Amino acid sequence: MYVCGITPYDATHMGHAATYVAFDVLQRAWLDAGHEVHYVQNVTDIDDPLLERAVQRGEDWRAIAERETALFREDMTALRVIPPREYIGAVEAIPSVASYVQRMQELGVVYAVDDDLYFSVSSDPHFGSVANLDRAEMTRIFAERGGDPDRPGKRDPLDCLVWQDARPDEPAWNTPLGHGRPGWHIECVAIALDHLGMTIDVQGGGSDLAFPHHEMGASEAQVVTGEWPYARHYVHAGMVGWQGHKMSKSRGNLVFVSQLRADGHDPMAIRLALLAHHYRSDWAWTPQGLQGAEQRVDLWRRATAMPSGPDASATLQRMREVLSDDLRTPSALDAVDQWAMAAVAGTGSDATAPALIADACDALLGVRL
Ligand code: 5CA
Ligand code: ZN
Repeated sequence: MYVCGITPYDATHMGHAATYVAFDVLQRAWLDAGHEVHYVQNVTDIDDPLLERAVQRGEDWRAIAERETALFREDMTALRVIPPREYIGAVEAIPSVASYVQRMQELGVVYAVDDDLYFSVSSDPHFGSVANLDRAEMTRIFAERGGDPDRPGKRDPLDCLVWQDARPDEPAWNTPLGHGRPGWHIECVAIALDHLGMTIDVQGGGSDLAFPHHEMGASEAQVVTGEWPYARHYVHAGMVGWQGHKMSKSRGNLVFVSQLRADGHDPMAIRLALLAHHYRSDWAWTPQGLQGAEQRVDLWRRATAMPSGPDASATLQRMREVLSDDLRTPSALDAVDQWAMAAVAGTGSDATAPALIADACDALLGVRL
C-alpha cells in the first residue's frame, strides 16, 4: 500500500488526520486477517507551497519541512496510526526520479518546453481510467490543482511536468537531467516503484488526489515499466470540511490535531470523532462531533473496566464483518456501543469479555481504552 503523505508547510489538520486514520484502519483489517502489509508513504519535502511559505516567513524551507514533518509524526503517534514501513522524502528520491525520467527519455515519451521536461499522457493507452473524467473536467481540475494546461509549447494541455529546470533563488539539484527539481507526480511514482514495485494493491490518499495526481502517476508508472496496472485499487478518502469549505492549508480554515491535543483533548476521542464517519464520505468537522466522541470513550472505558459483560464474540464478529465491508467504521462503533451499554447496565456475566472488547478496540480501531 502506498498512501500519499503530507506537504510539510503547516501542521496536520483534521482532514489529513481523517485520511491517514482511514488507511490505518485498512492496515489493521489486513493485519487482523493475517496478511503481511508493506506500507510506504512519502513526504513532499520540496514543492512550491513550501517555498512560498518559506519566503513569507523569512525562514529556511528545510527548517519548515523538518519541523512540520516531526509534528506530523508526533500527531500520528498520538492518534495511534501505525507508521509506514518506509517513509521517504521527495528530496532523497531525486536521484531515483532522475533515472525514471531518463528511462522516459529513452522511450521517447518526454519532451522539453524551455528547459522543463513534460510527460506525454497520450503515451499511456489507459490514461484517464483512474478518475474517469471527461477532457473538459480534466483540463479544469488540472488548472486548479497545480497543473499548467495553458502553457505555450505543450503538445497536449494535460501533459504533466516531470522535471523543472532550476529557477533563480529556488533550490535545485544536479542530476543527469540537469540542474533542477522533480515534478510532483513522478516523485510518488519513483518512491512507490522503488519500494513496492508493480503492481501495488492500494494507492491511497484524499479524493483531491484522484485527478491529476493519481491519474498522472499511474500513467507515468505504466509507461516507464511497460506494465499495467500501477495499482489494483485507487482508494480515496472524502474531504473533511470546516466552516462551509474543504479544510485546506491554502484557505486557512483549519483545525489542527496538535492544537486539540494542546487544549487537552484525548487523542483517542479525536480518533473516534474521525471514525464516526465513513472514510469515503465528505463531512464537516464540528466541536459537537468531538464532544460526542469524548462521551463515547468515556462509556467504552467504563464498560471495559466492568468485572464482566455480555459475551464478546458476536460483537467481535460484527466488527470484523462491517470493517471488511469497505471499512464501515460507523457500524463498528455502533457494535461496540451496544455491547458497552449492556455491560454498564450490568447485563452479562462473562468475565473475559471486557478485556476482549478492549483488545478488539485497540487492534481493529486503534482506540486504546
Ligand atoms: N504531498 C501531497 C501528496 S503526494 C499532498 O497532497 N499533501 S497534503 O498535505 O496536501 O495532503 C496530505 C493528505 O491529506 C493527502 O492524501 C490529501 O488528499 C489529504 N487531505 C488534504 N486535505 C484534506 C481534507 N480536507 N480532508 C481529507 N483529506 C485531506
Ligand atoms: Zn503523492
